[in-house]
Amino acid sequence: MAEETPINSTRPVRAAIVALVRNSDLFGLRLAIRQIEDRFNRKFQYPYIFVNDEPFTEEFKQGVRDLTRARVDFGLLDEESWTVPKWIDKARYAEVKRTAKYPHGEKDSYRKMCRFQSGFLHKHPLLADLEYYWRIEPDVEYFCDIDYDPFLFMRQNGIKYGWNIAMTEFMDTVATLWNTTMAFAQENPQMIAKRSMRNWLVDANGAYNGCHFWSNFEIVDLSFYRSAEYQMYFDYLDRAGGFFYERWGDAPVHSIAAALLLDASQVHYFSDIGYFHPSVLSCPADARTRSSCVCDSDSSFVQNGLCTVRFKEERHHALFPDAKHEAVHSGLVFTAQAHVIVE
Ligand SMILES: Nc1nc2c(ncn2[C@@H]2O[C@H](COP(=O)(O)OP(=O)(O)O)[C@@H](O)[C@H]2O)c(=O)[nH]1
Ligand SMILES: *[C@@H]1O[C@H](CO)[C@@H](O)[C@H](O)[C@H]1NC(C)=O
Ligand SMILES: [Mg+2]
Repeated sequence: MAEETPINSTRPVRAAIVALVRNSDLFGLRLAIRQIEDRFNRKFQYPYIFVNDEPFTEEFKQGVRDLTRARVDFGLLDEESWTVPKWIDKARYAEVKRTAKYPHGEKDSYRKMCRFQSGFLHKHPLLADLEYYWRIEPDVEYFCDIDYDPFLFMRQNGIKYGWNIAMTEFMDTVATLWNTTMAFAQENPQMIAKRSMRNWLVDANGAYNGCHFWSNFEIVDLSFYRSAEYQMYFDYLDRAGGFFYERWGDAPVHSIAAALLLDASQVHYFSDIGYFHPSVLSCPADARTRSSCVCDSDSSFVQNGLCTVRFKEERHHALFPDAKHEAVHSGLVFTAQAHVIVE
């Protein structure tokens, strides 16, 4: 049975498709898995790992397993990874929840979720053997066949962080994230990459511009999150309390870390992957000519959005500081189809 397949029996990379989800997410998650299977994983059979702060029901497990022949593991979170830490001032936090004007501002669970995805998901025991993960969420959609292995592509090109949607943030949720980050950078200057993407994050006045990758899609070389640098950065943020006094998201935290701690060449835009997370569509520019895509590039504003365009420019500047205006040549290695396992 597929469920008994060891994690690295036939696949070239030790990787899995991973999500934190609730039992109530079953329907939306099935929608996502159906498309991941049809567009990609039917050929590759990467395992799935789902984790939850409450035990998964039998109905949930069956409902997921019914959709795939790949191995599926279900895990529970430990207490440390899903909590309001003891150094958080209860009265101050209660006042924040009472007065916050941004989405999910009144919620404990959403903040615990963001803290967990920032600092603990990659440390869950079920992920211990993985080199890479691909994050999914309930209700996401995939519109084009993915006929190469993005994990292998990342390994072959030395990429540590792959993203698909870049957006600006509700600034009230991250009001002091940037100055806290700058304080960390001042204390640990050796941790900032020489060719970092720092300029992608700041406006003309040097303030955080809110740009971040949507972490509901992220393909990550987990050595990045497991690095001493990332761990120290997360711990610094956690101590500062902004996951609770504000509502720091795992998306800006991951993005700022990737932009400052990684070399610009290690961050990759998967613009070829047609993707939707409510309410944003990212449809490849060549979707009309690619027979397998079922999305409309003309409705995909995000691919021409400020944070996306500036990413391309700033990445190019970081890698080729002397270049004038030549076309961007990525030099990426592509071995589509090279590792298709089963049909
Ligand atoms: N187990 C669990 N998962 C949660 C909880 N809150 C959010 N999630 C998961 O965290 C991810 C992000 O939550 P979502 O509601 O999609 O947030 P959004 O994408 O920012 O609107 C999804 O995979 C959710 O299923 C929670 O309280 N418990
Ligand atoms: C960041 O700014 C806030 C508000 O301006 C201030 O209270 C806080 O001390 C600053 N934090 C750091 C680490 O500089
Ligand atoms: Mg979501």
